[in-house]
Amino acid sequence: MSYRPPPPNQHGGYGGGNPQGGYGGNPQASGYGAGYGNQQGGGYGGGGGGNPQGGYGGGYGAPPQNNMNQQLHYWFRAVDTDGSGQLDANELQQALVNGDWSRFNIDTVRLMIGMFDRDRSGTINFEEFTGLWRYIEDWKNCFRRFDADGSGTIDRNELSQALTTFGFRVSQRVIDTLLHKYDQQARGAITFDNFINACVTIRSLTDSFRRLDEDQDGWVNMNYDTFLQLVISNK
Ligand SMILES: [Ca+2]
Ligand SMILES: [Ca+2]
Ligand SMILES: [Ca+2]
Repeated sequence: MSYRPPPPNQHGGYGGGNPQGGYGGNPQASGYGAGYGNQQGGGYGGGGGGNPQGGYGGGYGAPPQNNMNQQLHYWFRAVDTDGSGQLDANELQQALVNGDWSRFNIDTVRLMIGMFDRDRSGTINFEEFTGLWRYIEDWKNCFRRFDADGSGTIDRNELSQALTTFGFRVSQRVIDTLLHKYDQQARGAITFDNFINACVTIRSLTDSFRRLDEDQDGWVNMNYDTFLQLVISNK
């Protein structure tokens, strides 16, 4: 079983039938999930730059997965500039660029390391890297899909559309807050790395909230201590 595409993660039905509107349970969500899955199967394996296995033997008949794996090994070694066999946040940040060639926000890099660092070493080994790489590829497809005007960034309307499609029914005030936080260059839109960060943040906060929202009505009565736990655990 491989992994799940990153953003949707909607547990269909959460908030469905919720009189307050709350978050989630968007009818579009399922359609999105389907289309998204298709996209993924097709577009894979092309990927950046030159093909490292040049001359590896035409007609060898290696399944595509092997080629992909080899290519990933090649990329991994290229990113692992100190040759330690592990990628740290700085090495990854050097390797990850946005559509406008700006480097990834280091917070997004750390966020992704946290998600894929299965052995809790604080760094990414090759196996962990394959998961992380697929995750980024999926986000790229997702980003392209929601960058409706092809500007290379996600503006207010595009962000609102994306979150709605993922099943998060957030207010314009929340969109404004996200833009304020993630639009680092104050251009009214966010870059690829910050789009990932914003969506992952909304998702993990929603998950945390949902765990407290026992009757799933979009309301939680929490005390100070619980609030602190929620915020700290999401930092
Ligand atoms: Ca290294
Ligand atoms: Ca690790
Ligand atoms: Ca755009």
